[in-house]
Amino acid sequence: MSFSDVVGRLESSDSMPLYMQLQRVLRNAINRRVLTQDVAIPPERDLAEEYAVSRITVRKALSGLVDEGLLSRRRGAGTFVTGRVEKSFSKLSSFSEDMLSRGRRPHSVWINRSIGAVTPEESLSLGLSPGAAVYRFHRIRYADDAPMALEYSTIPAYCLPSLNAVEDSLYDALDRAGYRPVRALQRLRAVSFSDDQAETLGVFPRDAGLLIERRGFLIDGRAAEFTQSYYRGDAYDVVAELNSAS
Ligand code: 16G
Repeated sequence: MSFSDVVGRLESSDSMPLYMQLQRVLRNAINRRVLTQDVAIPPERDLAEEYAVSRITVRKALSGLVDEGLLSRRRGAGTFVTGRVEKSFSKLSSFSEDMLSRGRRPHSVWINRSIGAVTPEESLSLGLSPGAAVYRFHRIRYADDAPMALEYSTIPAYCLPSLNAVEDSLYDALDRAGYRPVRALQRLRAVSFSDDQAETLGVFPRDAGLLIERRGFLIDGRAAEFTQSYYRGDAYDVVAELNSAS
């Protein structure tokens, strides 16, 4: 089967410029997950032949999709689907819920889990007394087989029955224990990945990332979570719905 059999063809009756038609075909295929993350787009020459358009048209179409963040060019390797995820900045959802709602399979690799006493910084972030017990969960978060984020969570010990209560989802464990946060404060910062972080996430050292810090609270105002999530900058769009201030 050829690429256009799978992805779709151009409509001969369409009056839209050819490069935009080609973009529409590719965008639809990405949105329908016919083309998924890390799939290689055929070389310009092959696409031009297959869609009976010029190489300039193909180049223009692909460049536009690279600018939109749907495709990325890797030096010496070609053009690939980035599989970006839209991350809402206004929903108190979990990583697992975010991925499942997009038809992706969430899973994690544990870096470390431990119990200890709050650090001075955590004590201030979480409003806990010095010496209070906390659980720490450090994980690499995956969507299907693609690493998406590094996550470091600190949870007051009163929120979970044990260190091993967390399986695939931290929020499921907090929910089961009756301590899932109902309100959160978030801070977003641009970061550039260290060599180690980049290697874990399969990106280049110093590539751009997003650090989202979330402080989650219970209905009675007590803290339930302090998490630092390092998301891949090439994989996420942060979106928020805003309403007029009046
Ligand atoms: C998200 C949350 C994080 C939370 C995690 C739980 C953001 C910015 N962060 O990554 O605070 O701890 O989900 O996910 O959304 P889980 O229930 O799948 O373990």
